[in-house]
Amino acid sequence: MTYSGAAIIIHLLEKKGINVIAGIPGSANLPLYEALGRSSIRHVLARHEQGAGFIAQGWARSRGEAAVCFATSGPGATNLLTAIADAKLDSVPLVAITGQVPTAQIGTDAFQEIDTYGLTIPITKHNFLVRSARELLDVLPMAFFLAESGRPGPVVIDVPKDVQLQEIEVKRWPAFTKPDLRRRPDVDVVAEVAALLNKAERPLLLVGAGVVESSAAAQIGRLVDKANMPLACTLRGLGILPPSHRLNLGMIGMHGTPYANRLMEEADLVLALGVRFDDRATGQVTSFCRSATLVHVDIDKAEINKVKPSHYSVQADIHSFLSAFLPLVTVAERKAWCGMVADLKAGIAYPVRWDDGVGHDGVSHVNDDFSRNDLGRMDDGCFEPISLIRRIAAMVPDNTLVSTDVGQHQMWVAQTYPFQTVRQFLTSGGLGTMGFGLPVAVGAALAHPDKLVLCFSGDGSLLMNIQELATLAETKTRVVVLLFNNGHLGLVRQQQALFYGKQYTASAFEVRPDFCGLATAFGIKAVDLSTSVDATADLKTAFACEGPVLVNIPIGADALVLPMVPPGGANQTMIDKG
Ligand SMILES: Cc1ncc(C[n+]2csc(CCOP(=O)(O)OP(=O)(O)O)c2C)c(N)n1
Repeated sequence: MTYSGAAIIIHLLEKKGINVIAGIPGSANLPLYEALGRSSIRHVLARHEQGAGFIAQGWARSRGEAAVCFATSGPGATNLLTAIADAKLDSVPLVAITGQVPTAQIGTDAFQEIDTYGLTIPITKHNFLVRSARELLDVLPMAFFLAESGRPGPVVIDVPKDVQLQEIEVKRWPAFTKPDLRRRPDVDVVAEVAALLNKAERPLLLVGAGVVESSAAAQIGRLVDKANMPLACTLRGLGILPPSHRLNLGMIGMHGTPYANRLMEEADLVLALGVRFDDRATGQVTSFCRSATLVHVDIDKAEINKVKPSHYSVQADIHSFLSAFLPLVTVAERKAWCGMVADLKAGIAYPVRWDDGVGHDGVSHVNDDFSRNDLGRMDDGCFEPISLIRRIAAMVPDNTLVSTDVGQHQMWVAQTYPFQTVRQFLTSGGLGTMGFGLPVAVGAALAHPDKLVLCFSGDGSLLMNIQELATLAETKTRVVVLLFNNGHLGLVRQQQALFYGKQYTASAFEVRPDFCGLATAFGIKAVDLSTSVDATADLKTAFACEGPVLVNIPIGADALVLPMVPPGGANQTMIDKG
């Protein structure tokens, strides 16, 4: 039987089990859309290709499997670039299929021609420019294999229009081989590292996205309990261990917990698993973890000794490493070390204190001096962010998914929200992309129709992909956008306040849109906490809604994310609350 290139792509996507694709059609990918229209795959029409890329990311990040987006050539492809780059930095398996001008026109500056292949070389794990319909039979399975195997990442398949239209005879369809995510470690080094841990007095675990990607969170919990070693995590590692665990120190780095940053310095052995020593996590890298023996385990060889030289290193996925490592670890009490952890955690009760039994999640906060039924509204009508986030978390089911944009609101959520599991917190870590939150929430909601999705956003970030409110309205998914509206690019203003002599250039919005009016215009319910009489009741109603809601929440322009390490400074130079 003969198939067009476009029909081959769609058939293979169906075979791979893809059932939702976000994208936007255009001249160069219309054959693909024609084939898509005949398939069982649901198409979600984004309103900007960046939105389509992030909708796919929401699916991929929350499910841990590759997701697909479509864009046409030229501006369609360039609009996708930010979402692809974001996926690269956070190791997200994204397969972006772009239309291209016909092969004969490539290199002629044809209408809507751009070198998608060339543009995406540095921001993909791999990319293809397909030259014939037959190639697609190899390229499609290979693209998914590459996106999902080893360290996941984005793959671009650029398909000229004539290739989409080319008819070929297909006698046998290729199989999609399930990628082997495992890479077994060198057992001798594992034994050496176990011996180091068994005699260490103050060992500490540092965990990141590699633990999530290799599905090793349960093993991490066992290691923490068996060895009595505290755990600190990176932004992407939140949720690996519940925050109420006595040995969970929370996040390290610029806006991490003071005790995580401090204990990194006290440790005599640091086991760094699936982390890449991002500068927001390490602070000044030469001062980071100075006195400990450092063991680095990562599936990606390129990460070993890239930023932080390690004393021992293992190239392996974290699950395989721990399978070999855990049986060699001896049970130890480490009373003195655990006592020091407990004392420090008890002594430094901000940004959040997790252990005093308040609320269903055991969360309390030192600034908790507001009326319990008004969510932290202060005299000026603004809400205290940390208290508010904590209250919100207590009002929604434990399995609620949470996306954020980028800014102060993102860091407050990272500091405060009691993430119980991996893949619950969807945030742009590496690229730090404003505009991420809303489309990612849509993708996550499509992937989890049974769950509530919260999108914490800022008034700067939300505007960057505000058009996706239309996509949200169309999908009718259970997304609640919680807009932390401070009239500013808050995190920029914070840096200006602390490090640029209060020279507030270009961080205040002279025009403040009526976000509730905007939501309504897009067909989405809106709740305004600035005029609400009973904020708790209004939020409860929002969370109980079947469809999407936007909640406008006034936040003071001078509220700060603290503690904070000055950019480029050592983590020990953290600016505290006082
Ligand atoms: C696309 C993009 N442009 C610029 C930045 C730089 N930046 C980081 S945080 C921030 C301010 C974010 O403001 P808002 O979304 O209102 O959140 P807030 O900090 O006020 O909570 C800016 C401009 C970025 N991260 N991403």
